[in-house]
Amino acid sequence: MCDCIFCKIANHEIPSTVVYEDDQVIAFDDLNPQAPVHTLVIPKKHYSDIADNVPAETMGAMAHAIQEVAKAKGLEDGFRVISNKGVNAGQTVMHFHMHILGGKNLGENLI
Ligand code: DGP
Repeated sequence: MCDCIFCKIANHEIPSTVVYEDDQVIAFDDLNPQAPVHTLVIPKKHYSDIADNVPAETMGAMAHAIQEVAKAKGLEDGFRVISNKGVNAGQTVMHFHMHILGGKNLGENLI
């Protein structure tokens, strides 16, 4: 049995605010939002991070989900996509995810 929190969200074993879902990916609002809109997109299958041999098809599904989240959240003025990989990037949940941040002017600085 998988002990990964994001696997449990993907399987609807623990609740989340789902923004978009299809057979490959699910997008849900971050528990600790860093912007007015802060949604995470994850593959339903477990990969530890973006460098964990994620198939191109899965990356395409992630890109499609990002576009659907942007539409659902009304982010026509822009948004930022970030994926943290490993300790130097501050990754805390070891299931590949992309952050979608928006809903305000985020400025130029990434950190
Ligand atoms: P990262 O630092 O890139 O690994 O970001 C992990 C994000 O996951 C962080 O912004 C908080 C979020 N998060 C952690 N646990 C949960 C959870 O149980 N539910 C939701 N919705 N988000 C979570």
